[in-house]
Amino acid sequence: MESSVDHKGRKLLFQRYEKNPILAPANWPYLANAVFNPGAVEVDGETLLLVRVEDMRGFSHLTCARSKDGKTNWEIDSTPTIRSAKNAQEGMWGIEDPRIVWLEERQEYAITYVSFSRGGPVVSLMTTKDFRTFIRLGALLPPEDKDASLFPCCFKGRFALIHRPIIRGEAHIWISFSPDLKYWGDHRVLIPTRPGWWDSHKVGLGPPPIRTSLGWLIIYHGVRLTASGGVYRVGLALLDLEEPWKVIRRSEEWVFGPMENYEQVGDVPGVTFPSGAIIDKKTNELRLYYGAADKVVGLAIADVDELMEYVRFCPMPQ
Ligand code: BMA
Repeated sequence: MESSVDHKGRKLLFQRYEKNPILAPANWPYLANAVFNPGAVEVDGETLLLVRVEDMRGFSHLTCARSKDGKTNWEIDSTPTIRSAKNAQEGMWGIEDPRIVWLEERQEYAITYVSFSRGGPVVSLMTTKDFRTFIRLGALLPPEDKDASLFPCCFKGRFALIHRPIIRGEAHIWISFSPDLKYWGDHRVLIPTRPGWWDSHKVGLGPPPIRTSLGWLIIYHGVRLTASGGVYRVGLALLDLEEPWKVIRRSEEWVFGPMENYEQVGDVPGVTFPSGAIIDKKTNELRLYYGAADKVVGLAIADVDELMEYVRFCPMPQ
């Protein structure tokens, strides 16, 4: 089936870019097994992707790829941009899946990413002003934790973090707050898994929350376990603008999922894993960057008005 329409021939909310995948190991300036799950941000009028690159030992690092139109002619740093810290607590087996926001309060970019080491995956934070030098602020919360992003602003003086700890084997999306990016509290479950549904096994934040007039737009992945592993699909939610721990809408259906060959065949089949989004104000389009089958980077594009119209009519979760 064509991946631009559903089984009834209706146009899908997210249209795949016709030249997908936009980045693959063969494009990389040095040997890589996989390039996927990128953070995305606009810097000096260019799209910057901070791509997770898995080397031939199976360890990941992060490398910048820049493009003027966010689709073509990627200029990729010739060596790893950010390697993992060489210590046992954080990142001894690599760093993965960055999310990037411009932090209004601090006038710098915050990159949250997963550090992999003996204690399990943890969410770590680094900051940068230029994507050339980086300050590492260390792990934020205990393992096991993944899929984290800060909000770009503070709420009544507190930073807010969306993340996905695994507690008693349950993998829900949580929100936590901090006055200083160091001490975290006021933890609450934000978006739980839904037993029996397409997002029954795990949920995790995709790109950082996006401010809209209707609320914070959340694009998240949901996993269902099948006989041949997990299927990673994508859903939407809206959070209250002032009180972001309140979920005001949540899509019942997934809005994006594996269909194309490069999403079905790779190191992990059946995975679409969005991790970066950029809104193009000129075209009113949202460009969603996602890892496909843990192997390559895909791009899917949605019209922002159509997206908001869809999420506006999603039910209020019970
Ligand atoms: C998640 C993360 C992602 C990965 C996905 C599918 O748990 O580790 O990095 O893309 O699984 O394998």
